[in-house]
Amino acid sequence: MKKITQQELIRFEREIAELFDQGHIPYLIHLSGGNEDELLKIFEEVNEGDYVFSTHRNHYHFLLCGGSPDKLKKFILEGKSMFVFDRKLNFYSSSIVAGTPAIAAGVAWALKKKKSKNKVWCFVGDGAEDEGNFYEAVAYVQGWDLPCTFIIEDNDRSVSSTKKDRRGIFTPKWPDCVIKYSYEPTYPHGGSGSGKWINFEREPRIAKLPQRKQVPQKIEEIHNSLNYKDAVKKSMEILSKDSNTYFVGYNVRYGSAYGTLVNIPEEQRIETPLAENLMSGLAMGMSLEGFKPVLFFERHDFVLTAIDILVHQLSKVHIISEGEFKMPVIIRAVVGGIKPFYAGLTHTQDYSDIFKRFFSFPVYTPNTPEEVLSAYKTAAEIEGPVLISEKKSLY
Ligand SMILES: Cc1ncc(C[n+]2csc(CCOP(=O)(O)OP(=O)(O)O)c2C)c(N)n1
Repeated sequence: MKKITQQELIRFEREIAELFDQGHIPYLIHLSGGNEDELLKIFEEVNEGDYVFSTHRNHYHFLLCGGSPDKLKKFILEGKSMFVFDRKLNFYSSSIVAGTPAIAAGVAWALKKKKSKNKVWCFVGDGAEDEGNFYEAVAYVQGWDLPCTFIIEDNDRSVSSTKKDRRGIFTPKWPDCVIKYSYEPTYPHGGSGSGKWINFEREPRIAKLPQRKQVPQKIEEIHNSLNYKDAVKKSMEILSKDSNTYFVGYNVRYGSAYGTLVNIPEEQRIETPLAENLMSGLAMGMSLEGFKPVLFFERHDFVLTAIDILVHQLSKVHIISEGEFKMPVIIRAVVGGIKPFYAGLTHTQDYSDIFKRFFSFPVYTPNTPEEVLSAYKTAAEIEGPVLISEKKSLY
């Protein structure tokens, strides 16, 4: 990997700041600066093939990964300062604070499974330390000794508030998989800091979410004598024939997902912590390494806890990375029923209509055993995420 020098890093950001001041960049930018020494040292450990997960402040990380300065400049001028992706470099960024640690954990799980010599580096700001999503991923990586290091880049600033402003005197103590360094930032949170009033020379290009992809379920002539639950069970057995398929979630091993996974080999069932953001990120990260995760939510209601990562990452990554990163995750979300007992308002909602509006990927709502079989058949064939709403009342 071509090495970039401290001076080249500083010069790059200075040029971007000048372009911003001259009105060439009508977009939000977050400049790196002040942490050159620390980053040069950390990147000595980063090897070709390793994954680097970055943030809204990603310019230095990208350049230090061997990313082309010309490509990065083009990205920034097009309004993608916060959306820098490169599949060849395994470089993934997120403009959502603490949006990546769970995905990083998933990739690390996959690399360990494959006995790869590569590892994952996940950079976050001190703002992410406040987020539960960060904690979930750190605990998992540490607990399973996954090849992933989290790096907290502490500039004692989240936009403009200090750590003390935000969390009083509490200082989290992180385990070995986390390193943390402090630095004095060169630039303000956003923009160049010149204080100049900028007249942008052009209108920004406004990105729009595309219409939800309509991939109709193939309703084929399926000769079926199964009931609804057995159709789910059968679908899982068909999916599991591909040994790259993993069933991910909680209660997939011992509760066997309401008995629908009883015939699935135990090694294909990955019991996760009770942490919906993490388990979604695990599935997403696994899919980046070629695994085929089936992510299980035992109630629709609990998908809401993971909605951040599902909306901001799973549903958008193929769009904002311009097709470089795809995450073919099949989500099973079961709408709670009233039998064998009624668990109340928080456990029995059907959010399918809302999910259809939230997600850019298909949401199937099978009502018959035949529709179940065809929904999972279609899901296995298409190259992208799908959510399938099962109904417990029909089991
Ligand atoms: C989940 C989420 N909440 C809020 C924001 C708005 N926001 C963007 S950057 C930022 C501050 C992040 O601070 P830190 O993580 O310390 O990184 P730094 O900007 O200092 O590098 C905030 C609050 C966001 N992008 N995502």
